[in-house]
Amino acid sequence: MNTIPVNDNPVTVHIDLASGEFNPCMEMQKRNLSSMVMMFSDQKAVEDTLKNEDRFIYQIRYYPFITRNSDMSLGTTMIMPGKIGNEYHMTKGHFHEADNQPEIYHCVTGEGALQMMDLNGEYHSAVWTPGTITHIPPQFAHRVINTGTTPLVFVASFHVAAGHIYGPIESKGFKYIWVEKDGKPVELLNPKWA
Ligand code: M6P
Ligand code: ZN
Repeated sequence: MNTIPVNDNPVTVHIDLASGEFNPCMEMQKRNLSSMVMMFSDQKAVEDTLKNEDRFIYQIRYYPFITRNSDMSLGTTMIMPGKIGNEYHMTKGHFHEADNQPEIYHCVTGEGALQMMDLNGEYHSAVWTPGTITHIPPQFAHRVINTGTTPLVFVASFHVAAGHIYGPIESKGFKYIWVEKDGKPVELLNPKWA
Protein backbone atom coordinates (compact mmCIF):
# COMPACT_ATOMS: atom_id res chain seq x y z
CA MET A 1 0.00 0.00 0.00
CA ASN A 2 1.19 3.50 -0.79
CA THR A 3 1.71 5.85 2.15
CA ILE A 4 -1.60 7.48 2.97
CA PRO A 5 -1.23 11.27 2.84
CA VAL A 6 -2.70 13.24 5.73
CA ASN A 7 -4.50 16.18 4.13
CA ASP A 8 -6.73 18.61 6.01
CA ASN A 9 -7.89 20.27 2.78
CA PRO A 10 -10.75 19.11 0.54
CA VAL A 11 -9.84 16.40 -1.97
CA THR A 12 -11.72 15.72 -5.21
CA VAL A 13 -11.50 12.44 -7.09
CA HIS A 14 -13.00 11.16 -10.34
CA ILE A 15 -14.65 7.81 -10.96
CA ASP A 16 -15.40 6.34 -14.37
CA LEU A 17 -18.85 4.84 -13.74
CA ALA A 18 -18.60 2.25 -16.51
CA SER A 19 -15.31 0.71 -15.38
CA GLY A 20 -14.86 1.78 -11.75
CA GLU A 21 -11.54 3.40 -12.69
CA PHE A 22 -10.56 5.88 -10.08
CA ASN A 23 -8.27 8.86 -10.25
CA PRO A 24 -6.26 9.40 -8.12
CA CYS A 25 -6.20 5.84 -6.78
CA MET A 26 -4.22 4.75 -3.72
CA GLU A 27 -4.68 1.00 -3.95
CA MET A 28 -5.91 -1.60 -6.42
CA GLN A 29 -6.60 -5.21 -5.74
CA LYS A 30 -7.63 -7.93 -8.20
CA ARG A 31 -9.45 -11.05 -7.04
CA ASN A 32 -9.18 -14.15 -9.15
CA LEU A 33 -11.01 -17.42 -8.53
CA SER A 34 -8.03 -19.02 -6.75
CA SER A 35 -8.24 -16.35 -4.02
CA MET A 36 -11.89 -17.11 -3.22
CA VAL A 37 -12.26 -20.85 -3.76
CA MET A 38 -14.29 -21.47 -0.58
CA MET A 39 -16.81 -18.75 -1.37
CA PHE A 40 -18.56 -20.66 -4.19
CA SER A 41 -20.88 -23.47 -3.32
CA ASP A 42 -20.22 -25.79 -6.30
CA GLN A 43 -16.67 -27.00 -5.51
CA LYS A 44 -16.58 -29.29 -8.56
CA ALA A 45 -17.30 -26.27 -10.80
CA VAL A 46 -14.53 -24.32 -9.02
CA GLU A 47 -12.07 -27.18 -9.66
CA ASP A 48 -13.09 -27.55 -13.33
CA THR A 49 -12.80 -23.79 -13.95
CA LEU A 50 -9.37 -23.64 -12.29
CA LYS A 51 -8.11 -26.44 -14.57
CA ASN A 52 -8.64 -24.07 -17.52
CA GLU A 53 -8.05 -20.62 -16.05
CA ASP A 54 -7.65 -18.67 -12.82
CA ARG A 55 -10.63 -16.55 -13.73
CA PHE A 56 -10.60 -12.81 -12.99
CA ILE A 57 -13.73 -12.16 -10.88
CA TYR A 58 -13.49 -8.56 -9.60
CA GLN A 59 -11.32 -5.53 -9.01
CA ILE A 60 -11.28 -3.18 -6.02
CA ARG A 61 -9.91 0.35 -6.12
CA TYR A 62 -9.90 2.88 -3.33
CA TYR A 63 -8.73 6.18 -1.94
CA PRO A 64 -8.58 6.94 1.80
CA PHE A 65 -9.31 10.54 2.76
CA ILE A 66 -7.31 11.11 5.92
CA THR A 67 -7.23 14.37 7.86
CA ARG A 68 -5.55 14.89 11.22
CA ASN A 69 -8.77 14.03 13.06
CA SER A 70 -11.01 12.11 10.65
CA ASP A 71 -10.90 9.33 8.09
CA MET A 72 -13.17 8.28 5.25
CA SER A 73 -12.53 5.92 2.42
CA LEU A 74 -14.14 5.72 -0.99
CA GLY A 75 -13.84 2.56 -3.03
CA THR A 76 -15.11 1.18 -6.31
CA THR A 77 -15.59 -2.46 -7.13
CA MET A 78 -16.09 -3.82 -10.63
CA ILE A 79 -17.43 -7.39 -10.82
CA MET A 80 -17.19 -9.21 -14.13
CA PRO A 81 -20.31 -10.99 -15.40
CA GLY A 82 -20.26 -14.78 -15.27
CA LYS A 83 -20.93 -17.85 -13.15
CA ILE A 84 -19.11 -20.65 -11.38
CA GLY A 85 -21.43 -23.58 -12.10
CA ASN A 86 -24.83 -21.90 -11.70
CA GLU A 87 -23.71 -19.41 -9.08
CA TYR A 88 -23.09 -15.82 -10.19
CA HIS A 89 -19.79 -14.01 -9.75
CA MET A 90 -19.68 -12.05 -6.49
CA THR A 91 -17.41 -10.39 -3.96
CA LYS A 92 -15.99 -12.46 -1.09
CA GLY A 93 -18.14 -10.66 1.47
CA HIS A 94 -16.99 -9.56 4.90
CA PHE A 95 -17.92 -8.38 8.38
CA HIS A 96 -16.29 -5.25 9.77
CA GLU A 97 -13.70 -5.76 12.46
CA ALA A 98 -15.10 -2.77 14.38
CA ASP A 99 -18.64 -3.51 15.54
CA ASN A 100 -19.83 0.12 15.31
CA GLN A 101 -18.96 0.65 11.63
CA PRO A 102 -21.64 0.94 8.93
CA GLU A 103 -21.04 1.34 5.18
CA ILE A 104 -22.90 2.79 2.20
CA TYR A 105 -22.92 0.97 -1.16
CA HIS A 106 -24.10 2.72 -4.32
CA CYS A 107 -24.72 0.74 -7.52
CA VAL A 108 -23.70 2.81 -10.55
CA THR A 109 -23.53 0.30 -13.42
CA GLY A 110 -25.01 -3.13 -14.12
CA GLU A 111 -27.51 -5.38 -12.38
CA GLY A 112 -27.20 -7.43 -9.27
CA ALA A 113 -27.96 -7.87 -5.62
CA LEU A 114 -26.53 -7.08 -2.23
CA GLN A 115 -26.85 -9.62 0.55
CA MET A 116 -26.45 -8.77 4.23
CA MET A 117 -26.44 -11.02 7.26
CA ASP A 118 -25.62 -10.61 10.95
CA LEU A 119 -23.93 -13.14 13.25
CA ASN A 120 -27.33 -14.57 14.32
CA GLY A 121 -28.20 -15.33 10.69
CA GLU A 122 -30.65 -12.41 10.31
CA TYR A 123 -30.64 -12.08 6.50
CA HIS A 124 -31.64 -9.33 4.05
CA SER A 125 -31.05 -8.83 0.35
CA ALA A 126 -31.63 -5.94 -2.02
CA VAL A 127 -31.96 -6.10 -5.79
CA TRP A 128 -29.73 -3.54 -7.47
CA THR A 129 -29.92 -1.43 -10.62
CA PRO A 130 -27.93 1.75 -11.34
CA GLY A 131 -28.89 4.36 -8.76
CA THR A 132 -29.68 1.93 -5.93
CA ILE A 133 -28.05 2.91 -2.65
CA THR A 134 -28.05 0.65 0.43
CA HIS A 135 -27.00 1.53 3.96
CA ILE A 136 -25.36 -1.48 5.58
CA PRO A 137 -25.72 -1.21 9.37
CA PRO A 138 -22.86 -2.16 11.69
CA GLN A 139 -22.47 -5.91 12.36
CA PHE A 140 -24.01 -7.00 9.04
CA ALA A 141 -21.73 -8.92 6.67
CA HIS A 142 -22.12 -7.74 3.06
CA ARG A 143 -21.56 -9.25 -0.38
CA VAL A 144 -22.46 -8.04 -3.89
CA ILE A 145 -23.50 -10.38 -6.71
CA ASN A 146 -23.43 -9.59 -10.43
CA THR A 147 -26.56 -11.21 -11.91
CA GLY A 148 -26.32 -9.34 -15.23
CA THR A 149 -24.47 -9.84 -18.49
CA THR A 150 -22.25 -6.73 -18.21
CA PRO A 151 -19.78 -5.59 -15.51
CA LEU A 152 -21.39 -4.38 -12.28
CA VAL A 153 -19.77 -1.33 -10.66
CA PHE A 154 -20.54 -0.01 -7.20
CA VAL A 155 -19.12 2.74 -5.02
CA ALA A 156 -18.49 2.11 -1.33
CA SER A 157 -18.08 4.68 1.41
CA PHE A 158 -16.66 3.56 4.75
CA HIS A 159 -14.25 4.49 7.51
CA VAL A 160 -10.71 3.20 7.10
CA ALA A 161 -10.97 1.97 10.70
CA ALA A 162 -13.82 -0.45 9.83
CA GLY A 163 -11.48 -3.31 8.89
CA HIS A 164 -12.42 -6.61 7.20
CA ILE A 165 -13.20 -10.07 8.65
CA TYR A 166 -13.62 -12.89 6.12
CA GLY A 167 -13.48 -16.06 8.30
CA PRO A 168 -17.19 -16.65 9.09
CA ILE A 169 -18.18 -16.14 5.44
CA GLU A 170 -15.35 -18.39 4.24
CA SER A 171 -16.51 -21.23 6.47
CA LYS A 172 -20.30 -21.03 6.19
CA GLY A 173 -21.17 -18.44 3.56
CA PHE A 174 -24.37 -16.40 3.54
CA LYS A 175 -27.70 -18.10 4.29
CA TYR A 176 -28.71 -17.90 0.60
CA ILE A 177 -26.87 -18.23 -2.71
CA TRP A 178 -27.70 -16.47 -5.97
CA VAL A 179 -27.92 -18.88 -8.89
CA GLU A 180 -29.26 -18.87 -12.42
CA LYS A 181 -32.38 -21.00 -12.90
CA ASP A 182 -34.32 -21.10 -16.19
CA GLY A 183 -32.29 -18.10 -17.36
CA LYS A 184 -33.17 -15.96 -14.33
CA PRO A 185 -31.44 -15.09 -11.03
CA VAL A 186 -33.00 -16.80 -8.00
CA GLU A 187 -32.03 -16.90 -4.35
CA LEU A 188 -31.78 -20.45 -2.94
CA LEU A 189 -31.03 -21.70 0.56
CA ASN A 190 -27.27 -22.30 0.86
CA PRO A 191 -26.74 -26.09 1.31
CA LYS A 192 -24.23 -25.25 4.10
CA TRP A 193 -27.15 -23.72 6.08
CA ALA A 194 -29.74 -26.46 5.35
C1 M6P B 1 -16.11 -2.39 -1.27
C2 M6P B 1 -15.65 -2.10 0.14
C3 M6P B 1 -14.26 -2.66 0.37
C4 M6P B 1 -14.24 -4.15 -0.01
C5 M6P B 1 -14.73 -4.34 -1.44
C6 M6P B 1 -14.83 -5.79 -1.90
O1 M6P B 1 -15.36 -1.66 -2.17
O2 M6P B 1 -16.54 -2.67 1.06
O3 M6P B 1 -13.90 -2.48 1.72
O4 M6P B 1 -12.93 -4.68 0.16
O5 M6P B 1 -16.03 -3.77 -1.55
O6 M6P B 1 -15.46 -6.62 -0.97
P1 M6P B 1 -14.67 -7.83 -0.27
O7 M6P B 1 -13.60 -7.22 0.59
O8 M6P B 1 -15.76 -8.51 0.52
O9 M6P B 1 -14.10 -8.67 -1.33
ZN1 ZN C 1 -17.43 -3.36 4.40
